[in-house]
Amino acid sequence: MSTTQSSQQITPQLRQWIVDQAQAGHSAESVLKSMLASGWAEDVAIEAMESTLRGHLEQKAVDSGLPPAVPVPDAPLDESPLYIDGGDRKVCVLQVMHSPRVIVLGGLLSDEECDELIAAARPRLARSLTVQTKTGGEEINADRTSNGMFFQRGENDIVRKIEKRLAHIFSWPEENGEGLQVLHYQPGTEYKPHYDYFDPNEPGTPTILKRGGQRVATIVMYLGEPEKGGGTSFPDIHLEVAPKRGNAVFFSYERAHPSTKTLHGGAPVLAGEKWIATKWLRERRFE
Ligand code: PD2
Ligand code: ZN
Repeated sequence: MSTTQSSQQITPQLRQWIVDQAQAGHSAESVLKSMLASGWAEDVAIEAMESTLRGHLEQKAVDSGLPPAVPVPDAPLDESPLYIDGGDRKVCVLQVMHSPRVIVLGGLLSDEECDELIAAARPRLARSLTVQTKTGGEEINADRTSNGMFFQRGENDIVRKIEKRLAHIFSWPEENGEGLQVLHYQPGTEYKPHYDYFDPNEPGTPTILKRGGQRVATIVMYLGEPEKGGGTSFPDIHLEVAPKRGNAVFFSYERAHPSTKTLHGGAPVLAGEKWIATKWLRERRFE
């Protein structure tokens, strides 16, 4: 490796060398070790490796026909905190997965907040619809047998309070969120595995995207727990999140493609009732 360590500039030559090393099968640790041995400062070397390999993988993905990756919301978990600040509430970090990005939070909502949301939603429930991909309209779908309703964004105090908390935790503007959706599942009902992003190949998608771009993340908040069943399952990664009242699962998807491994579903409720609130976050302001 020939470098000009004095300036510690990440040159195109250095980037190419890093890619060549990775392609030759050298581990990240061994590449880092030789950079340090050549006099690179550790922080510069790590940044050079991370940004180079990220950029290289992204270029390969786009070259192979995948949609480009876009920025996504995330929680501040770099230092592996046990708790994060929800602005008005301390929220527990229960589980973190990096790829796909899946975060399970404990105590995101209080019992009173769960009850308040259920009470406000109950009189407005109707059979859940899904987006009709051919046209961008909505339709009844046998894969989704819950009852549900949407709040307008900022519709009332409890909705505003929760939207503010989510925006704080995930550093994503409130106005990029769709209205909060509340779903009620009775025994036997489920939401079969699906992706939450809109399929770029469906003819109705361009119309849907006019209202704020793609969905980039989902937060499922558990308001009422069933006795059995009703977990949120991620078949590609063999994960099932238990629907514990007050807890939530967040996941993000930087491109509208199955390579994100964000296929997920609401498993059938076997006993008791399940209540959730779902928040979908868009790339831009959702009108
Ligand atoms: O009810 C769930 O656990 C669930 C599963 C998958 C909800 C959603 N998706 C959703 O609202 O998108
Ligand atoms: Zn979903």
